[in-house]
Amino acid sequence: MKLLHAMVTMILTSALFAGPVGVEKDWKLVFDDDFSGNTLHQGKWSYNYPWGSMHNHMAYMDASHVRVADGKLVLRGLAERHPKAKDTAKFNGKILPVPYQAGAIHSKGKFEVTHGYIEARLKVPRGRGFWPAFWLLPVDGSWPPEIDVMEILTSNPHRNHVALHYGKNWREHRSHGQWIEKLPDLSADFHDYGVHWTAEFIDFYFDGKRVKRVSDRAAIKHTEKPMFLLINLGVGAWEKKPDASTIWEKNYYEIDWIRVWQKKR
Ligand SMILES: [Ca+2]
Repeated sequence: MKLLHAMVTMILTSALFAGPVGVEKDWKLVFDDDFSGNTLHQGKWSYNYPWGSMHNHMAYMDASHVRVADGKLVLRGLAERHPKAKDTAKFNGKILPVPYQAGAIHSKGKFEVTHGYIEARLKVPRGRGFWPAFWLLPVDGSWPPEIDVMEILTSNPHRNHVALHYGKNWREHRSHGQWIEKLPDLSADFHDYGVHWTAEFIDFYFDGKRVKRVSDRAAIKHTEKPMFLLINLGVGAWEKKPDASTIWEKNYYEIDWIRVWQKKR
């Protein structure tokens, strides 16, 4: 029975893993996590950001807000100041207080990729206050580039922002960014968010359909370096700040799986 189960699983898995949804075949899977079990896979991920627990939003990131349960990675926010949080954070020159906590994970030092198809199936929390994201940054610490596969400001759950940030340095930073509008309520169900990154184009996907193409070769040239994955639940900042309507209980950023594919050579 066990053997039969293993065989069926293998057949199902090989059918499932023929390639990313919506793109042509001849891919090999180079990274995946389906978040089974009940702990974060430490061989694949580290907690918080590579540079620490704070970034350009109103939450201090702590491992206690990250868990793996029921086949999902679950990130939560908390309306409580962390004792180690600095007084302020900064977003686009704006000074913000940091009265909240949330969770983030990244793959720096554990998994990196240049070119490929990077995708995640995920669901974002509902209601005002949250800024969940799924994105990539260069291993060498430079910025730009940055590739944003998913950024949702949860007060409007019907749109996803995708972007390529590029340029020689932060002062000359530019971006090809776009709101993908009129999507279903992204807090109601899981959806697939993907990016197909090549030397010629960077295509963004939603549920297996291409929703944006960046074909600016000069911009894409700036991305030609190893990048790592980040998944974080931002609070406030770009999104409206939390208020009395914000739901903190059982309102999570959930990731069912993450897969990275590269073309067979
Ligand atoms: Ca899963």
